[in-house]
Amino acid sequence: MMFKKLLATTAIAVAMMSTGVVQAADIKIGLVVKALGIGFFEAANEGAQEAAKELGGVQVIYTGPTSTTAEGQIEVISALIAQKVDAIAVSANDTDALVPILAKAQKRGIKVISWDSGVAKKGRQMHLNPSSNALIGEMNIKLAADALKAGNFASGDVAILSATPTSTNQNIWIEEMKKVLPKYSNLNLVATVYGDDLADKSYREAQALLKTYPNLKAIIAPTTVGILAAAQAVKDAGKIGKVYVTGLGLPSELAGHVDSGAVHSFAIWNPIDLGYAATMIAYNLVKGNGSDTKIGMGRLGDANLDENGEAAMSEPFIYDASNVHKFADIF
Ligand code: RAM
Repeated sequence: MMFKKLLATTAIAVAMMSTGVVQAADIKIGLVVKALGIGFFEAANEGAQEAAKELGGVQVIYTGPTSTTAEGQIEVISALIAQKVDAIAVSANDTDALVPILAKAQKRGIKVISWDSGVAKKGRQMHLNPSSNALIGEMNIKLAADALKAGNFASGDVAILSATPTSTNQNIWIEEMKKVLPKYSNLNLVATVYGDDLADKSYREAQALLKTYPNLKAIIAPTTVGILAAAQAVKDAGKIGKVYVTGLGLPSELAGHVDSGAVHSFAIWNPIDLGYAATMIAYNLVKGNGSDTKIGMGRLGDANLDENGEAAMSEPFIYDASNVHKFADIF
């Protein structure tokens, strides 16, 4: 009798614990970003924390190196393995360099996905692209063409300011841009340079482009760090209206540059949703939910996986003077 009573009390105590305010995390997910201090990834973390809260019993550990290197990511991934996380979701600084450490994680039973910037197939179970890569590539070129139109330039030189030279996502997008460029005969691509998703290096690379190419009409930066630095460089050089900056950026970071005219328009998907979706997928893998072709992304529906184990979240959105301030408060 006494024993039964004890059991009942324990059951109540356990039940209370699981509904209590201080909840022990049953599942730990490491969210590894290219580098700390980048607004885009901070927004993604916001979404990841939202997913953790919605699921309950989930802890998201937001982490990354201080600069955008594969070596730095290998270190933080090693630490996550030592902490015995259940899943790792990484936006990679290098397609191949992370494969050995991620293979080690998988051998220990940790579920691994890449999101935003992918790792090679051997290093992960699936990859979540923010959107179709072809669509992102074409959109960047179209935005450059729109910028030339806004400046009343019939034609002109354009340059790409990217993140790191090993960044999977930017490299694929640049490839896609080059595929559609022949359709835009008024755009003459003169250079592709790399700011490594560091504000100061991106700024200097943009300055160098302005100096080297006097007929430059647009800088396409498919990186939130690069586009912001390039807009600042154009402004500081007194080239507003002469050179337009476009690419992928955050409304919160670019609203002022749209106002000044350094940026006519730019694009991005919802980075909060991207972090949310990556976390939901990581959780579902840990729980054994989903299949080789479909896995849930919570309020965003299902991710449909292709034969490469890749899925696309949604479509990018274009921002300009008509809507940038409305979204600047969100991300
Ligand atoms: C930067 C990063 C990220 C990319 C965005 C658009 O924040 O390079 O990987 O997706 O830009």
